[in-house]
Amino acid sequence: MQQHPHTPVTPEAPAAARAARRGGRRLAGTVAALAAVVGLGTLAGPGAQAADNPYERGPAPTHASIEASRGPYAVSETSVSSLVVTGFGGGTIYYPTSTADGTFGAVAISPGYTGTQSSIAWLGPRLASQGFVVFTIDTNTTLDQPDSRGRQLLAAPDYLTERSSVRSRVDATRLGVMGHSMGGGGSLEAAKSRPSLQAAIPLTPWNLDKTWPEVTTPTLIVGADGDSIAPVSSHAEPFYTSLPSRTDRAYLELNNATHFAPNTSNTTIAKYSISWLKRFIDNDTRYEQFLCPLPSPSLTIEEYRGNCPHTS
Ligand code: 9J3
Ligand code: ZN
Repeated sequence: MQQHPHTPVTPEAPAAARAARRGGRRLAGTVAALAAVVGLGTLAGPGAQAADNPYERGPAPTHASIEASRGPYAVSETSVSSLVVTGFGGGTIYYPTSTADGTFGAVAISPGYTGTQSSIAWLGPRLASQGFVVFTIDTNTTLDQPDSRGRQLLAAPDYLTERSSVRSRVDATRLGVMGHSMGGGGSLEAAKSRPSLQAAIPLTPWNLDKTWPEVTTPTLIVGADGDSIAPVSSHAEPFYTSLPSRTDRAYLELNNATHFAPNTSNTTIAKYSISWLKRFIDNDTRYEQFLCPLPSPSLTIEEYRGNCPHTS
């Protein structure tokens, strides 16, 4: 359900009306003005929908707009040295150049085992151009395990919102995490330990912990049918199945794809990641059409499971 800033006015109207009946032209005038305001709120046309969600950014989406290599926002980037941060290994922040649309939600993204930020760099401008601040990180060491990557996926947005040069552009209440392989396993760890995260997207995730009943953050798990490093049967699928059914969750299995599909530009990953982040970080129901009804199998989708979004 979307927010409706007008509706809190309504309950006050009857009391004002009783006061008006007790006399006083000025009060009667106030009631008329109040009724006009309430009426405007109630009768406003489709244009009012946008104003009802303060987190909505950018034009109404289409399949073409979320499949495109870039979205509507021009993107700038700034490098963060490992020497100026603690708790993770630095990275690159990609952000919409314009400040005209206010703040944006943000997502931190971890690479996998032995990988660096370059292995997930394509997601930086791809997601930022749709209206997010995106922080692709390096880990403290490339051998860090999923639990460590999970902690680093929390340290990075803390730096982003508290100390970074773009902190004023970020809405610190609207944060998400993504990651590849052990970074995907780390995304589950991060969501488990910080339920205030608004979205998590593990990509061909790897973790020794197979069960995630603690996760309440809306989570889209992306597996690959040809993954022999983190086989979906022992990673992505049990991770998805173990998420509580009351948690908004989905499982997207890429067709004819390997463990390394998330390491190069991938339109299916981008399309559903954008939709998930928009729907749950920005509460933007304009993107629900891409998640519900559930996508059908296709040349690029081996399987899709999940629920139509439960909540605002
Ligand atoms: O981050 C990953 O690619 C995890 C897959 C892996 O290398 O597991 C072996 C321990
Ligand atoms: Zn567990």
